[in-house]
Amino acid sequence: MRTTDPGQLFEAATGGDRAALARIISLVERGSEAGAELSRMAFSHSHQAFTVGLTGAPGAGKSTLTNSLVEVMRRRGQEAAVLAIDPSSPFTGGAILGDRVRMQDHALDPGVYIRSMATRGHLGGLSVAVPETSRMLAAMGFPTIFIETVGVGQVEVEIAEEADTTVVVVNPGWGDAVQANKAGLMEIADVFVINKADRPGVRETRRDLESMLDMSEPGPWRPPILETVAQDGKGAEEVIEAVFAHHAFAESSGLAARRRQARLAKELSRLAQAMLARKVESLMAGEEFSAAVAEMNEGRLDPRTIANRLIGRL
Ligand SMILES: Nc1nc2c(ncn2[C@@H]2O[C@H](COP(=O)(O)OP(=O)(O)OP(=O)(O)O)[C@@H](O)[C@H]2O)c(=O)[nH]1
Ligand SMILES: [Mg+2]
Repeated sequence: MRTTDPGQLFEAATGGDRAALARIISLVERGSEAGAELSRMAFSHSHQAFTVGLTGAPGAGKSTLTNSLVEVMRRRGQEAAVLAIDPSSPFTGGAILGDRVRMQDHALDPGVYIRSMATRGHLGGLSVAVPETSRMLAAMGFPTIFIETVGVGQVEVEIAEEADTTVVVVNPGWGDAVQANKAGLMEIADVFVINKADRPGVRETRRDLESMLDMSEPGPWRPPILETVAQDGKGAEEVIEAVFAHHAFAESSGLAARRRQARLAKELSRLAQAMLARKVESLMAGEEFSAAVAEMNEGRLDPRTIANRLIGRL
């Protein structure tokens, strides 16, 4: 399918054409006009997907774990999509051979869609591109979407936080849980996973996590702490169980609905701010702007008066 017509692309992708879906996501990712139109189409679809954020320090095993979670989903006859936000992720094909071989298994599986994401000039950046892409995958019928982000940096942490259920991945060893806490991952976790449980220090890490949970405000949901050896798929079943248990809790307690609403509000605010910033930039490139600067320079008008006048015109 070589068309660039958004309507035709959308139709092809909903019919199962993966090349069309890949094109669509590239358009959305780039924030192009066609991408915006496609996002509107996806929004008007009523399909909703369950989004699972996975975050943690670089190299914690997020991709390997996601890989084994997808395997569990497939064994259960469920379809799943993966969005890997980290550019260094094995999903991009740039890394470890073992992961690539494993992902090739999934690559032949029509029930799995894996995509790495980077945003090049998208209006509002990742924080708008990710929800738009998630909705696209939901519109294509994927009931569950795993979103992997490195738990470093505010935007990445926010993206993980805005999933329906957030899994924080830590490793055994002294201080790892404390590091996660410092990175702001403690508050956003719905489920903790101690991955690389084949290594020493699991008990200490669990104790650290437990004591940090004890110190935090007790809520109706206490995040469970699970152990995995992601490479061997060990513990992956239990992680899926915990993730869906949290999902059920969130749906029945009203938490899911509250999160969805907060997420939409944030997305709208970011998008509006980005649009406004873009307009201001184009104003600043205009003649009127340079004339205004000249007026300020001569002391005839102050910046506030001029800014008000310019903004008023937007
Ligand atoms: N020993 C051991 N190694 C593991 C386990 N899970 C993953 N690894 C290894 O840890 C390394 C990093 O795994 P990734 O899955 O790429 O980690 P990641 O968190 O996705 O990394 P980034 O996306 O780069 O932040 C790889 O060499 C994996 O093979 C595990 O349970 N035990
Ligand atoms: Mg990764």
